[in-house]
Amino acid sequence: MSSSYLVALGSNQRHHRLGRPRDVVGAALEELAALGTVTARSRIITTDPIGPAQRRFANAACILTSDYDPPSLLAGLKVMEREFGRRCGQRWGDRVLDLDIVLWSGGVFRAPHLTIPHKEFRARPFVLGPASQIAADWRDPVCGLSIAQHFARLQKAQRKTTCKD
Ligand code: A4P
Ligand code: MG
Repeated sequence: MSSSYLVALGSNQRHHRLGRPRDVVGAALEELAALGTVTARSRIITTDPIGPAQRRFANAACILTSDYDPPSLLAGLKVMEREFGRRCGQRWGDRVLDLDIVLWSGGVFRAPHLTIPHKEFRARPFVLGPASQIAADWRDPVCGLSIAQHFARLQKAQRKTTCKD
């Protein structure tokens, strides 16, 4: 039985052949067809780094329909990251390609090396922005809020922080 996955993509390092991060993300969106069917894709946006990363990112999101279960899909995404030249490095650091499973149609999933929903997605504008273009009404199975609601909350919180500064 196939499942639907919301996958977030990020890159902030050039690829020797593909070029700029936005071209890496574009190529990865094509390549994801190897793991299922990409039924929707967001625009590719440029974002300021959050955390220790140094360079700006290209970010996007897509919906992937796949016969893989979550651990098998994660394994496939990790192979793809390596094929795109990602090396093990600092958590949240610079990377050629990052592929995260944000949500899936099966609700909450917990295993030693995989948690769905992705633990950080509610605080990530670079995930919620692209995701709200293609999956605005998908719901967080933990709290019931939709992607659009999470994104609106985050934008409101960020405006408050900016005003205080
Ligand atoms: N893992 C557990 N759950 C998941 C999941 N749902 N999807 C495990 C994918 N992986 C999951 O993740 C490390 C390990 O988490 C995996 O091996 C897997 O077993 P990773 O994606 O390889 O490492 P990471 O990306 O450094 O960590 P994480 O927690 O995914 O961080 P984020 O949220 O991806 O943040 N700023 C901008 N503007 N744009 C970005 O894309 N990305 C990051 C990384 C920081 N700042 C950024 C961006
Ligand atoms: Mg990640």
